[in-house]
Amino acid sequence: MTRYLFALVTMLGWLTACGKSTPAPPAARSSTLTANAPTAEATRVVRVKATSTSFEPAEITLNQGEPSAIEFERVTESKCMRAVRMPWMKKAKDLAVGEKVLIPIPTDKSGTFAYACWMNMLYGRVTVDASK
Ligand SMILES: [Cu+2]
Repeated sequence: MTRYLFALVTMLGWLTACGKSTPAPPAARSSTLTANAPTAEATRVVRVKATSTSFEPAEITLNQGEPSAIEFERVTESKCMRAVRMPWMKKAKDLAVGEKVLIPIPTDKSGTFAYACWMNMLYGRVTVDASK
């Protein structure tokens, strides 16, 4: 019984964490809070469309050390794309249809990182290139 409850609470926690991952409200981006921003303003923004069958483009490359972000736009009603998960950042963000969601991507470490729809069915990859 205790185990069952624990599992339930864990699952609820996971679901809640997912549901909470809405974009920051516009107020949080106001100039008065800029000094507290956790990451530098992205100088490189790559736009990725979340369609019913894929992320487009599915593969993107960023330069190591360049403040970067992906701007996701969900262009499908498909529930598949209702959120995007970025396991290496321990992050999930809700995607609303037709809304642009900016997600800063750390570029301090080079490598290739996979993100996915919330169900882990459709994938995209980010390569942080150290060659420059
Ligand atoms: Cu999916």
